Amino acid sequence: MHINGFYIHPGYLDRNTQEELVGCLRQIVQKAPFFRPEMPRTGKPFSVEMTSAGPLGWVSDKHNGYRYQNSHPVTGNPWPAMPEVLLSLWFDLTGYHRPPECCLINLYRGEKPKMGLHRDKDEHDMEAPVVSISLGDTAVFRMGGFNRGDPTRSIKLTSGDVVTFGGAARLSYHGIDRIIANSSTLLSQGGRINLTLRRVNL
Ligand code: MD3
Ligand code: FE
Repeated sequence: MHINGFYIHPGYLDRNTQEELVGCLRQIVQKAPFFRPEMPRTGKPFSVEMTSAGPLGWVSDKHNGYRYQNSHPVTGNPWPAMPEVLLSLWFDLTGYHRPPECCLINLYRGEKPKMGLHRDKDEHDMEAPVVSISLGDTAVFRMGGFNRGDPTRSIKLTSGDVVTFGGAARLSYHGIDRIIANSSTLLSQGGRINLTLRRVNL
């Protein structure tokens, strides 16, 4: 089975599973704390904080730019293991024959966190799907087309929603315009966490 296009699975994760995931994340973040990536060249800090689980993590800083690496940029330790529950979810939803190598964990909290319109193109395996899991406050997600100027549409992603991207949609422009504060009770400190599961290497 190969997915082509993007599919929203509203409320795919029930409250119990969301809480179970938050428990996993708490353990991950103890070993691999959130850090704030920087834009390549300018060094401008992201408004989103990040960390990862699995064999590879996505990082970015002023001097070395966007990349995947096998260790945390601050602690130097290997990334914590990918939770089993995420491996099952990946196989159930995508049927892709290889496991994800990176669970990127994005934290939207504090002053106006957002993610500008971009494409994910730091991966070598572009055939593999991407799975996105939303936890906590609702996000206003922007889905565009294959070119930056193409028309976009705004979609709300709420806690427990899972989105899969495959085939041509894998290279679409997308971003997060804003987070709707206090729209969920899942995270005790508020805000939103997005998990993206990705295959990096062929
Ligand atoms: C569409 N994250 O980490 S997830 C990212 O909610 C990222 O944190 C956003 O974009 C977030 O790169 C959006 C939805 C998403 C993820 C990957 C995609 C949409 C995508 C890959 C291709 C097309
Ligand atoms: Fe992205």
